[in-house]
Amino acid sequence: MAEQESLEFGKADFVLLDQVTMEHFMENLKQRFEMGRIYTYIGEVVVSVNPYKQTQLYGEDVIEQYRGRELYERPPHLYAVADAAYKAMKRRAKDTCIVISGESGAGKTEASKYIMQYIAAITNPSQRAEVERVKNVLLKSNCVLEAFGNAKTNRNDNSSRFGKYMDINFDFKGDPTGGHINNYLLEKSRILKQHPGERNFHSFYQVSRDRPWGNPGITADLLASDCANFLAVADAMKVIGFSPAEISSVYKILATILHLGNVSFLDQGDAVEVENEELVSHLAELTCTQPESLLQTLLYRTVAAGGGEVIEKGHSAKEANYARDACAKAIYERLFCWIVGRINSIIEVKKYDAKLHGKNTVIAVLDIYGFEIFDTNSFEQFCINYCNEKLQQLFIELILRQEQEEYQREGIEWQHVEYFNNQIIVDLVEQPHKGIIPILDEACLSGGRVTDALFLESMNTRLGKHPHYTSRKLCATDKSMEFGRDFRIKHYAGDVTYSVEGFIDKNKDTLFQDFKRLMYKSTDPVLRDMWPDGELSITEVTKRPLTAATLFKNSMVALVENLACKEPYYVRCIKPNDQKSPLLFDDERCRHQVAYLGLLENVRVRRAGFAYRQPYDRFLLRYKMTCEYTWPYHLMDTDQEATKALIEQHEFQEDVAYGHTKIFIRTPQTLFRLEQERAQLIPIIVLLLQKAWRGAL
Ligand code: AD9
Ligand code: MG
Repeated sequence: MAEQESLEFGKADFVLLDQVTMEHFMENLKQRFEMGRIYTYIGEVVVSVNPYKQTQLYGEDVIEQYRGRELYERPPHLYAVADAAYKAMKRRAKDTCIVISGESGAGKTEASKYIMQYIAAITNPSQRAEVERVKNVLLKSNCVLEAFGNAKTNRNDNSSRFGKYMDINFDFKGDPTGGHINNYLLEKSRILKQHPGERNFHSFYQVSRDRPWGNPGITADLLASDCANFLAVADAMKVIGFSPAEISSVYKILATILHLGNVSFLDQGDAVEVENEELVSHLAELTCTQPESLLQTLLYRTVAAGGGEVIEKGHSAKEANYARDACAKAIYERLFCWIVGRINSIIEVKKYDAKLHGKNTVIAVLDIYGFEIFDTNSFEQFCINYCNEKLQQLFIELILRQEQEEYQREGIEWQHVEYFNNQIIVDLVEQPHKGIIPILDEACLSGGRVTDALFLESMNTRLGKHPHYTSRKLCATDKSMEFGRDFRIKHYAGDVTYSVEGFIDKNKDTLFQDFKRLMYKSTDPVLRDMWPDGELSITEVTKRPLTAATLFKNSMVALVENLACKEPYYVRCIKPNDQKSPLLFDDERCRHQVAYLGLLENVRVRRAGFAYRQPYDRFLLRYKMTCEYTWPYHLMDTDQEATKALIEQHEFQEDVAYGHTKIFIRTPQTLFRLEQERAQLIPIIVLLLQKAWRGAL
């Protein structure tokens, strides 16, 4: 347990609360927040409250205080958890992951950056150039990805609009040798439209004072940092290793998207024309394509007419608008993926390096968009909130369920802790044939006839009785839901009403093959690189692509599987208020988050629980030299009896329990003392062995 600070700071570990009730928990959380103690443990889990102000918590001197220390030796901090993950990786060659969760604006992205800074600061003492390069790229990648993937929302001025999972690879010395970033579903609809008070992605404001698509009032809302950030992002791209030509392409692609927004179509009765044709030649210049081809692509699409034949079909003005929008969204999304891919190619661990340095171990850091509720919630919020359900499920699985099951299996006396299992909501969304995503996919497969309203009907019929699903039609008394357009999910973190409008379109995510072919033919290597599927002609495109929701679901399933096989460390972030104020601790809002994050249950499981456990044989192998009955070997019937003798000689019996196959130790201090004793004895034993060896000779 954490080093005890003065009492006025409250308890540094919630496990030490006099009573585990919501009142006691909240009192401690608030007291610590008000004293500037934003971090508190639940065992090895860090609970963090966003301070909404600059603090002195992250200086080099602070890093030094945490380097190599045990978790409970210093006041709670992200650095302690980063160090624990690092030690597990280095000492025990374990792959670890640090999962940062909490709702939008709670401080996840900031936490992930501090963790990375810590890891960068404590590694590579010998200043190897290649390691320094990798560290630099990892750190600088944040700046670039935030510029292109973050935006101001009504919840957070710097809200992540994509999910990010980053692997950092380490060699046997414990130095970072490479990394890999996975990005999840970027909220690309933001390109076209933002809620009042929100902004487009930061990147647009950094390159242009032109008004990006969407909000008319957006120019007035330039952030003071936009200009400075432009320089920082350009510099970061350079440092990472983007060539000047690549950087120039990136900016040209951004300009393309801005200008595409100004292309409008005129309906001339029998044909559709582009209103502002001079824009087309400018766009052709920016995209390095032929103006005639570009114009053709804006106005027509190629359709397979059977028998290998193809025909050109003219768009209606509405279709042309739709196609242009889809194109702009796709270009941005693919640009973002290209940037991530390029960074990955620069820091990937080369195969021959991996062979040279033997096993490489990984620390993964997960920073994903937090649970969010807006006035209007759409397909994107549905995906984001589903993602948070999946992560909550993983937390339950790793921290609450497995723990309790192990006590049961090992026959340890144990008071079962009840908790809300959100599996039922995960199933509501993803269960094959029955869940919302399969119903949505079905609707999308039935061709052009199915509308959002029919999709809603279908859900109402099939999910009407589900305890976590309601819709206005089914619940006629609830005035807050607009008739026939909304459905509501009772999420673990709160009720969210989703508008079905746009679900089908966004899920189908149609982009005409003609656009892909056009981009593929661009002579700009970056743009061309982004459209490998543009090589196919319309007659070759036979397979129906997976829908957006299914792709996202698959990526979430893979993510959770990947995290589940690593040793997990958790940071649970709490947003103290909705005003971004450093002074306000909104009791109601915080209490709600503590409840849905399952923190109280976490304390209960942890408190009754045992921090360390080891099979008897492994335990004895490590500590047998600390006891006369077990050194050099024991004569008892079982390893369990021998372990008991060892523990009793040290008088640790109050702190342990004996399972069928493992010893369970409650507090880290016990293990620490055994470790210390072992460390003192080892040199003596080595000396004795050397003597004996010489004697034998
Ligand atoms: V979202 O789900 O991506 O919308 P996050 O990532 O949880 O959200 P973020 O880390 O972006 O939230 O934090 C929001 C803002 O709170 C930051 O821009 C900072 O202004 C502020 N913040 C968060 N953590 C800290 C901190 N440790 N110290 C100071 C902080 N300010
Ligand atoms: Mg974030």
